[in-house]
Amino acid sequence: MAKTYSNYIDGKWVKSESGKTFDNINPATGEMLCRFQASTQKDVLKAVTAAEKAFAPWKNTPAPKRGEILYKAARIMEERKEELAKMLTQENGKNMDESRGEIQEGIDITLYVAGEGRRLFGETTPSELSNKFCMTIREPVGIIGMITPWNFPFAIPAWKIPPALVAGNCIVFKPSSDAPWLGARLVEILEEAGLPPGVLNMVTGSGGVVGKEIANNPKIDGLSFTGSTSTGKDIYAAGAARLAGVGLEMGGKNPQIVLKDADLDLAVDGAIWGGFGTAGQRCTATSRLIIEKAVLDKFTQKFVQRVRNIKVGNGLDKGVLTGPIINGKQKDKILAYIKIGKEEGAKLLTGGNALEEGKYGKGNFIEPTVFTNVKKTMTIAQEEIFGPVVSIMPVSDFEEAIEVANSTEYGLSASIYTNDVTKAFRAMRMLESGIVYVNAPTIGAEAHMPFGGIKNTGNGKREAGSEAIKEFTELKSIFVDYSGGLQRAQIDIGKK
Ligand code: UN1
Repeated sequence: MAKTYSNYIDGKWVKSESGKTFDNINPATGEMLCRFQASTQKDVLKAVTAAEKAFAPWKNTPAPKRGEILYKAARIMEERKEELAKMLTQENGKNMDESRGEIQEGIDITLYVAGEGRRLFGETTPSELSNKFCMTIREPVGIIGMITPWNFPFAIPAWKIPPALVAGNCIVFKPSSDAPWLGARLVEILEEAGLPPGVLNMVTGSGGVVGKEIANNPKIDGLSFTGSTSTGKDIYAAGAARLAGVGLEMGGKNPQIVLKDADLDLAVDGAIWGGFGTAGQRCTATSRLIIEKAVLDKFTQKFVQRVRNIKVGNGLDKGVLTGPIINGKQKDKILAYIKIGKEEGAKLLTGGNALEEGKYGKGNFIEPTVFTNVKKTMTIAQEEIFGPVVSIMPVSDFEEAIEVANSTEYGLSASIYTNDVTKAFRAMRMLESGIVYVNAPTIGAEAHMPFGGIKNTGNGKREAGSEAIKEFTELKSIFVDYSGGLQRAQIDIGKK
């Protein structure tokens, strides 16, 4: 029988007071995998109370000790990598290679920030006064509310939870209702690794009820969200009302530029992986291929031929690149974009249909789809589709390529394929995005590098890498005067 997961509050697995649950569905087969609590506002309040109670002892736990729990959690993840990857493919649909990669991404960030337990560096500086000492220390923000999406149900919670924990925060976590399983497994692992009760709490349920309470609860001191730009703006506004710090990772419309001198086979490999891996359901997915006209025909021919041979199906099956779309609503949304693309005059080169026959019947599948002659003002060149749909946009030269690449409201990831070192370096500076790849696809960020975007993709924050800790800490500036007398800053300078 399918398992029913409870909420995790104050170190206990407890049912929602609603008495209701919702199903976690495999998007490739329609099969019900397990059930989760359809929680209420009251459940969130209980989680907040637990977090409040746990905060002082956790904050006062030496940071290296907090880090040790994370090292242990990473070891458990390693032991369970294959089992977790399979569950991930079942609940999200991505293929097994990608699922293994995603679990590895969770392990990488956990190991990376576990080491912060012995760093969490501050600064020391000379004072302008004699016999006075200045330093900064990092302190936890308090209680952090985290709301995460379904497309990376393990790695994105792992980008947020371990860094917040090592810094001494307590957490109220809501995983996506479309893929809550791996989030719950992450919580179990952290519990097993020795996290004290109340430090991490998980409440599952809808964005409208659970997410809304997390965003608005005055006792939640910081918010961290990954998802759509429209929801992100609401969360930002909710946080602003009480001056809570908010970290947002939102949409993308990521371009891959291919210049005429590029290695075209390499560029095609990158475009296939960036555009159709995870069925295009990454915020970093390649959705625009900006191709210099001199190589347009050659590139297009090679690319379309490869796209036609992409194996679509259940991510558990060997050789599948493109898995299912997460749910029926997303599938309809993607199909609507394909229709708009045709209506606005883009030329459909391959794909464009839902796959519904035979083995595809019970899941949500769409053919890998390629449009060409896409103009920068078209809807499919502007809005995030979040599906296996890629637009080819021909350009005359490097300057136009950059201009087209920058012509959307988003700025997450951008890539350029060229062997011209001058143009590569110019592009690194000119591309309006938080992440730039040279001769590599727009997907595949690494845990020890800051991740995030500009324009409508983000709000100036970065996750992972050297920035991972910043979102979850406050700096405290400390002055110690050991002169034995009153020394007035800016005034008694130079006196003994
Ligand atoms: C996302 O799509 O929300 O760089 C995150 C990448 C992955 C993370 C993507 N490491 O594609």
